[in-house]
Parts: sequence; structure tokens; C-alpha cells
Amino acid sequence: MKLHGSKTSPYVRKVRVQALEGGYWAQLEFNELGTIPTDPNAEISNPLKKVPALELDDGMVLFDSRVVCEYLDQAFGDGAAFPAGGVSRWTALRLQALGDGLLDAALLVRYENFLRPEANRWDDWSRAQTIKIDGALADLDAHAVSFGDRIDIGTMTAGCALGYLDFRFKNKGWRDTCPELAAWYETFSARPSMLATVPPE
Ligand SMILES: N[C@@H](CCC(=O)N[C@@H](CS)C(=O)NCC(=O)O)C(=O)O
Repeated sequence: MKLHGSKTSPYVRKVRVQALEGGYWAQLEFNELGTIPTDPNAEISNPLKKVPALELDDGMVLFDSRVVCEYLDQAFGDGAAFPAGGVSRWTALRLQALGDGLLDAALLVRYENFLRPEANRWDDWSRAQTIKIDGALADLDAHAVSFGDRIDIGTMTAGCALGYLDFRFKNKGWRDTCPELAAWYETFSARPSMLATVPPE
């Protein structure tokens, strides 16, 4: 089973963190492979040309980190990453959606500022995406005390989203406005799974 992805992708990091936490990372072959929207990598067997993509032994390719993570949790994990039902399931899935939404907005800003030619950059666009990022951070901060030491798809996604801000938005200063979240992340980011997947500069 092959996981295609880049070590700088926060969505790929979700998969790597979950596989390390679940103790089955060694069962995946990692194929390091990057892509950008303006130059889609033809090697990626995901028709959307995005990573992560998980190539199963029978040739089927699963994509989108949510699908890949849920598949791996069922195939190799003990189901802990995706609680089966009730409040704990919806809490974890909501948190995953929030972290992914933060990432989606952050990536759009990154692409705008990094890929788009300077003369064509659209400040209103970046400003609107930043409102989403800040809204997600405020929501995360408001709920952070309830994260405790939970390791599920919600907390793993939140951790990877914050890691991405630290990686690509170094001057964001989110800790100043989100003290509860900062306290939680300090402990979470010291987990071996997070330390092993810090994106390379
Ligand atoms: N919703 C997708 C997002 C994946 C995604 O956007 N990955 C980025 C890398 S961080 C990518 O492949 N971008 C290339 C593109 O948008 O064409 C997921 O959760 O897997």
C-alpha cells in the first residue's frame, strides 16, 4: 500500500500523524511526491491531482485526507481515530472539518501570495480567506480546553492545521489571541508523531 504525498503538505501530515499514532506507519510505503495547482504532477494517480492519495494493493486509489484517514483507521487502526457514534463522533468530525477548513483557506492565501504573479494578486481575496482562518482559530480557542489529551481525527487535524500556520505563516502570531489553544498545542505538538512529521524547510 503506497501513500503518495509531500512532507510539506498538512493534509498528508494528517495521514502520517494518524498512522504513527495508530502504530501502523511501517505498513505504508511513502512515495514522496509534490504538486502545485499551476503545475499538476502527472504522476499522481488521483484524478484531482492532489495529495494525499493512497494506492491500495488492488490498485484502487483513495484520495482526500478524510477518506484516506478513515480507511486506514478501519483497515489497521482500532477505530479510535474515528469514534463510532454519538457525541464523540460528531465532536471529532466537526473538529476535523474546522481544521480542514482553516487549512483550505490558508492554502488559498498561500497560493495567492506565492504562486499568483504579483501584479495579479487580489487583496480582497486574501482578506476574506483570512477572516475564515481567524474565525476557525477563535472557534478552536473557545473549545481547546475540552480537547484534553484526546487523540482522534479532530485533534490530529487541528494540530496539523496549527503546524501549517507555524510553517507558512510564521508572523501570524495566533498564540497571542488564542491562549487556550496555544497551551493545548504546546503539549500536542511535542508528541512523537508530531515531532516526526514537522515539515522540512
Ligand atoms: N481536501 C483535500 C485537500 C488536498 C490538497 O489540497 N492538497 C494540496 C497539497 S497541501 C495539493 O495537492 N494541492 C495541489 C492542487 O491543489 O492542485 C484533502 O483533504 O486531502
